[in-house]
Amino acid sequence: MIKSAITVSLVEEARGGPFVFWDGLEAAFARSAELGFDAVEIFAPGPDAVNRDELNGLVEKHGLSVAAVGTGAGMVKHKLSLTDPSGRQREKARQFVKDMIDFGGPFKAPAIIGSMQGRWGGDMPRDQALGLLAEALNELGEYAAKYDVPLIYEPLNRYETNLITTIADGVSYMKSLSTKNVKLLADLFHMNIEEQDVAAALREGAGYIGHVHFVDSNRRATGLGHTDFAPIAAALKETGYDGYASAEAVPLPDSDTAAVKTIEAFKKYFRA
Ligand code: LER
Ligand code: MN
Repeated sequence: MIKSAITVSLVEEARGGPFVFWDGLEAAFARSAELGFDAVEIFAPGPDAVNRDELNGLVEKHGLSVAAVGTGAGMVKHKLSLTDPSGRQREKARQFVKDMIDFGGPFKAPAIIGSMQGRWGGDMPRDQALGLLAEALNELGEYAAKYDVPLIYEPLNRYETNLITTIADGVSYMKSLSTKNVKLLADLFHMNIEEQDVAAALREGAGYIGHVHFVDSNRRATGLGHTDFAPIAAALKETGYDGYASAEAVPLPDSDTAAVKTIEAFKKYFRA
């Protein structure tokens, strides 16, 4: 069964970014539980930013899971990328992701590779960048397996990466990897920009999609844009997707309204 999740950012530098809650873990867990979410997705500055006992306490107290952990702070804070021309920087990027896998793993929360994939250009041809990224995903996917969680790889829209921007290209790329422990993230905002038909793309991704960012066309909460969610929900249900629909949305008009709108839409499309 598809489960609901909502994002919290603990990264000050990312203010204005697409995360619903911004005022700390305690408040995010309390409000998410009140609204009936199943889980919280955490965007943290790094692997040591959150005290594990404290997080365990919040998980137990509120009966919520940790849906996933973002790794984008590696890029936002430290300018790291898995396809950096410098081998030393790539090594640092891989280590950052491993540490994030070690942070999320005990909570059964997979790490997400979004902006950490970087982009090709300059001295870095596309094929070489895709090769370096594949090497990293193979290594990190196997690393995540020890926690029995996948590694999540996210195609982004053209303004954020020039590597893989569609689910179909993501599926081909997944097939080219030696590891089978990397799954795709279907972010409905990026897909709204890049896909010809979002529902059809989700059907093509059947079996390869491990996480969904549940968000409207304009990156506002579901219901505050013009995406038609009925065919999207049907595609996810009919293809047997049973991961999270996680609200990675801007906090507009405010965090609470974005959260309420998300859970209303989630119930309408996945629990009716
Ligand atoms: C991360 O999940 C994402 O969607 C990116 O747009 C963040 O830069
Ligand atoms: Mn996303």
